[in-house]
Amino acid sequence: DHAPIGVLVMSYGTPESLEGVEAYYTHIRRGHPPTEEQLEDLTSRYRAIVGGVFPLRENTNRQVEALQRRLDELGGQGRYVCYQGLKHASPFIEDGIAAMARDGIERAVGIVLTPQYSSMSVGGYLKRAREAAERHEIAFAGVESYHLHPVLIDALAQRVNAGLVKAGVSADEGLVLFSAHSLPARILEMNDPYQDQLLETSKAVAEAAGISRWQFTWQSAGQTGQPWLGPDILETLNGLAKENVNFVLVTPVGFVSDHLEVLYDIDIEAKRHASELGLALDRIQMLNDDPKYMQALADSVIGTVGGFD
Ligand code: FEC
Repeated sequence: DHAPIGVLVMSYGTPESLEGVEAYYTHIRRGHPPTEEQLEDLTSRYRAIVGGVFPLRENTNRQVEALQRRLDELGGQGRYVCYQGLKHASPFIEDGIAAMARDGIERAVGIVLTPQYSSMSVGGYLKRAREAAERHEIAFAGVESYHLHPVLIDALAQRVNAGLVKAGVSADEGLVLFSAHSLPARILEMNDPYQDQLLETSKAVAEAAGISRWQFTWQSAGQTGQPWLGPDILETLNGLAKENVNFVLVTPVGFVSDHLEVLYDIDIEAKRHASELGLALDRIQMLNDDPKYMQALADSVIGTVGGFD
């Protein structure tokens, strides 16, 4: 069967403009508009980041184009056709599936631009994609995670080593601080694999990079009145300053792109906090459209063909 296979490439989504922040934030909050203060807080974070106001949109576009090229090389022209589906912005996940239906696609693979699975992250994307595919009678198979793909681990390890070289620190002098987006702590009672997979990625990268001093920490927790997974990066930095660590290389392993949670939460907020503690803090370059990352994605997509519902 040589009919084209649709590939739904899913990512978080970002607003179109500063005027679009309110609608975006309302969507994240499942239809509940933010207060004026919450909206101002988020808008000011977007204003503060370097690399353009909403770099995630362009980064996602570039990733999807690069993945399409890699899939063309591996599967032949026309075998795989990529579509975008965003969680909180247009084109939404459902729009991507509808576009496939218009193009006559009968089978689709879904993949999310984050390597580890959680029922609250990737699980949510895949559920929406699967439901939309069912409505359009498209057979669907989802990639749940690729957090230990050897080429992904290799790409991250290279970036850790490059970050240490740039700082002039040897592999056993500096401390590598792996990080990921926190989630509500109740996921632990749900036997969710998120935390284990993040630690597995971190450990594999540490081994591949040949580093012995590393820790894992959470970042970007929400304020919902319920407990989120900790410790948060700011708290972790307090502890490291007391242990006389003087250089930290932050290595986000749950994010793949330059976007708000990296450019603000790490580059501005965590860096400012570290400097107040007398600690030097740097971060690895994000993967964005790194050919190795594209290879890991393409390989995961191709490996999932055959597992259609
Ligand atoms: O650059 C950008 O415009 C978008 C950056 C962005 C990424 C991202 C990734 C993840 N999130 C995850 C979970 C949650 C949960 C809540 C939540 C809230 C926000 C808000 C903004 C935001 N997230 Fe996000 N996230 C990004 C941006 N996120 C803005 C709202 C204001 C704030 O809290 O800062 C809480 C929702 C609620 O209130 O119920 C939970 C997870 C990821 C990583 C996986 C992925 O990429 O999907 C998990 C990028």
